[in-house]
Amino acid sequence: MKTSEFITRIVITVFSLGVVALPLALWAQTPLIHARIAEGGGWSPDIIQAKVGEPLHLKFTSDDVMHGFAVGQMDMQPVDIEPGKVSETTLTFDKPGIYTFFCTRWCGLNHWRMRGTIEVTGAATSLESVTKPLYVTLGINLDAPHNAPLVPTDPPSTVNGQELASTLSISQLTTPDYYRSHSPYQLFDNLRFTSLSTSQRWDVVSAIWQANSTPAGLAEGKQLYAQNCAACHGEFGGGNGVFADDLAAAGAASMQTMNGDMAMSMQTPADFTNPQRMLGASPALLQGKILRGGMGTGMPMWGSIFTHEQIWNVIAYLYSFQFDYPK
Ligand code: HEC
Ligand SMILES: [Cu+2]
Repeated sequence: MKTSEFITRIVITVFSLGVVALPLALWAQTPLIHARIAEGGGWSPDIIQAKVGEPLHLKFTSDDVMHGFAVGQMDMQPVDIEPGKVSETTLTFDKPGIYTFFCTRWCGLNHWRMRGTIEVTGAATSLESVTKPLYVTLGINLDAPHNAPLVPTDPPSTVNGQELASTLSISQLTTPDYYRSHSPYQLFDNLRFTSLSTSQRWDVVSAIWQANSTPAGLAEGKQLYAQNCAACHGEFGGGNGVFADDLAAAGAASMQTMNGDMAMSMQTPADFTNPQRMLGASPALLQGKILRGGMGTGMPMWGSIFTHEQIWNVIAYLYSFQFDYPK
């Protein structure tokens, strides 16, 4: 073998190695994120760094059961994460901030605790003003009891209410601002100056509540509810989802071990078919509870997961357990 040929061979070998090795090296640099049920440790790592405008490559695998990955407030397809397999996705963020990622599969009682954060640094390409949640602006105490002192004796009729409402001049009671800051009971009470009977007033309440929702919004609310809430609150809102009993019993124990020093007061999930509870709650109050979570009761916080619009749609859907909105 001539020296020149030998050198050429080395060059070619090194070159071809480089072609294969370089992407391999980059690929290996993308850390593999392990998913485990919350009791097994949840995500590791659970804090990921990223830069605005730079693609973030992520690789996942599961060490136990099927999980899913999605980032809150981001329009993305959840990524399935299967045991023994590697799945991947690439994300690009156009705003700095702390994003929450979460599991999208009901992998166990503490499924919703499978959350982590992506810290995105860099210059903002679009500026967004941070608005305070409505319950803060209104000064609502989320932990105060909010039961309606009076509830309908028969289920209100939305159709009947629509007809009655058209005969009244109550435009100040039908605005979106009014709806968000008042409970159905407060509206019922504000209608006492009309000539309507008690049951007719409830009918009008139902009609006005329905007028503040849209079919598309209710459909989205229903879907979000089925995916994220029904396992605890029950498909039909009765507070009796598949995890309800476990939450009260096993949940207390497992959550205590996970949060050692935190005193946990486990409760059964709220019953949205209960008229005292729902007719006494304004959308702003429900929004606060959903944003903040139950602080130790087992009710997760959803503020970093859903957009404000999605939360208003879920709230509109929660009221549909009280009213017979026409389809
Ligand atoms: C892991 C179980 C669990 C899941 C999942 C869950 N909740 Fe809850 N939720 C609870 C528990 C327990 C309570 C009662 C204790 C409390 O209010 O903190 C509650 C209370 C609430 C309340 C307060 C009601 C009131 O009148 O005080 C609202 C509103 C609510 N949940 C909405 C939701 C929505 C919307 C979702 C889905 C996006 C959801 N919850 C998912 C367990 C859950
Ligand atoms: Cu999971």
